[in-house]
Amino acid sequence: SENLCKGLYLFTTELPTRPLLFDFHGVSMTHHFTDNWEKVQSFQARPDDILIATYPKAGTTWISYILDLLYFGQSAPERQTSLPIFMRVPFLESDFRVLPPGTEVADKLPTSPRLIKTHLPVQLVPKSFWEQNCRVVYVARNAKDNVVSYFHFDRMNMVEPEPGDCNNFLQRFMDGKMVFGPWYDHVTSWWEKKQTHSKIHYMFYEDMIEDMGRELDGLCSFLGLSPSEEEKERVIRGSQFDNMKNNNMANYSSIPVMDFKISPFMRKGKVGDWKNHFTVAQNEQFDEEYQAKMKNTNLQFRTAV
Ligand code: PPS
Repeated sequence: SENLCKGLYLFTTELPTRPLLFDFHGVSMTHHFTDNWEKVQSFQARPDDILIATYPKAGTTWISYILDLLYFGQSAPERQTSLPIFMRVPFLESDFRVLPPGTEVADKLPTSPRLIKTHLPVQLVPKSFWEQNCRVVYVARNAKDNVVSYFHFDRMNMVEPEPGDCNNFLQRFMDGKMVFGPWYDHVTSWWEKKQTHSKIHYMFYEDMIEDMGRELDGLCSFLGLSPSEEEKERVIRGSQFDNMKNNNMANYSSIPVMDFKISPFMRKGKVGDWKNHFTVAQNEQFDEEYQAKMKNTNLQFRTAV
């Protein structure tokens, strides 16, 4: 974490420029996620690694925090007060220069299991995760809330491409021209992968909002964990939106490339905020395109709970 502090200091003195999108193996990307590609592709997973896979803004930090609390909340309580979540759960493909690349942080993780975050679409995940038959926890969020959250994130995060206005952003989302590619392909390809890879636990943000106790039970049974009622209570309480928002180790407040005056990382944490953003016309167009793009899948989302 000393390195981390040095890195953050550099960030405060050098203003980052917003990166451009380009096509990378058929997926829109920025250089922050391709600069270290050789090391990402050849990353050596271990059999007990847990891969946390999500489309950006689907609830990555929430599930990361839950898993970290489940595994290390009791055995290593100092982690909770000394290490920001992005150092506990490295972001595999990230290479923000001033922070060590995700692969390096992962290689140096002393924990077992290692919790590793990725936003990669399923076809770009390093093959060793499949060879080692690692567990994967995938979280998906309905497209409308996902795009709204992504829009506010790109407004405030200077290492994301310039978002433009809301309408433009929505069009780009529908066209799949987002960092990490189309939402539609991401959620459906991971869903299909689950049919052949039994070690994928596919979760929904909306279900977590509706009943965290139930979702935690499902997660624990997938992981083969049997925490006491008291431990489960502690995990649920610690990972509640307001508690994470006020927790400097979970809320990204130590990252200066994010301007919380524009929008905080822990913004609303709700299902249905899209209703405050979509116009009637936008909603109709979105629904129409959604139906066409999702016609070949049985994957269903809820846009309200
Ligand atoms: S990232 O940058 O991709 O890692 O972002 P990610 O963590 O996937 O998504 C951020 C959104 O998740 C919300 N969030 C939560 N919601 C409910 N409960 C908890 N504990 C929680 N933690 C994070 C966060 O507020 C972002 O959603 P929006 O809709 O923008 O508020």
